[in-house]
Amino acid sequence: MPPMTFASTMSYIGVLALTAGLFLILAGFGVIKIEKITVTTGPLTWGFGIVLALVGIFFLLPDFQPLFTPEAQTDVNALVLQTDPSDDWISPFSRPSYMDITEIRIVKVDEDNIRFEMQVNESIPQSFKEIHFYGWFLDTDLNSSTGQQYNDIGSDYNVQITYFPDKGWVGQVFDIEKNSSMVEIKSVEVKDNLVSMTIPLIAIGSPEKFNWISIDQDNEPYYSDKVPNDGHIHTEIPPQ
Ligand SMILES: [Ca+2]
Ligand SMILES: [Ca+2]
Repeated sequence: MPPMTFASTMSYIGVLALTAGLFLILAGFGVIKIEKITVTTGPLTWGFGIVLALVGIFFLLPDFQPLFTPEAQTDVNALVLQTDPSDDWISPFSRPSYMDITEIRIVKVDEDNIRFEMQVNESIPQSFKEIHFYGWFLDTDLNSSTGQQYNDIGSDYNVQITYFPDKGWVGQVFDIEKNSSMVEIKSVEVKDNLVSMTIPLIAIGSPEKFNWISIDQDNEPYYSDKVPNDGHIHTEIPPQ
């Protein structure tokens, strides 16, 4: 919690007004009596006291504001928080906003697991007639000549959340070097404008660092959006 400060002039006036106000309220009701100061009891006195106290509270409000404003949450486990512009399509044809990537987070969940999250620009429909996917393409050996080529990386593991009309959303990790053999991941979540899943680090060869890009695609034979449009992002997984 942030410390309260009473240093500003406003706070000083506020404390004085509040103290004087409370004094007048109590004196006005005849609760306290101070011999050296003559205070008449009655509505005029306690009424003025209330006004003065309210003025004091008004001046003190900025000091109490931090108590009611939650502190920004910082996710210490987030390895990457990558934003992407809206309406930056790479497809010349298909441009539904639910394929427009706006933010990507990669989070180290614990020693053994990593979570991939993607935010898009509009709520994702519950169902489609065709295959759609949101994907992260990881160059885990940092060697662009191994794996599938995307931008300037060679992806060794393709992490995808794919919609199949007959199955719904399915999490998949493809090991490109092993003839694209596939591991299915159960922890897929697609809700509103967010897609995410947690995968065991071992499913992507337990790398300490990797280069990556993100791509998504709907029913068109073109990728819809890509992050970043050129080059790649480098991510390091800190030891536990
Ligand atoms: Ca975008
Ligand atoms: Ca590679």
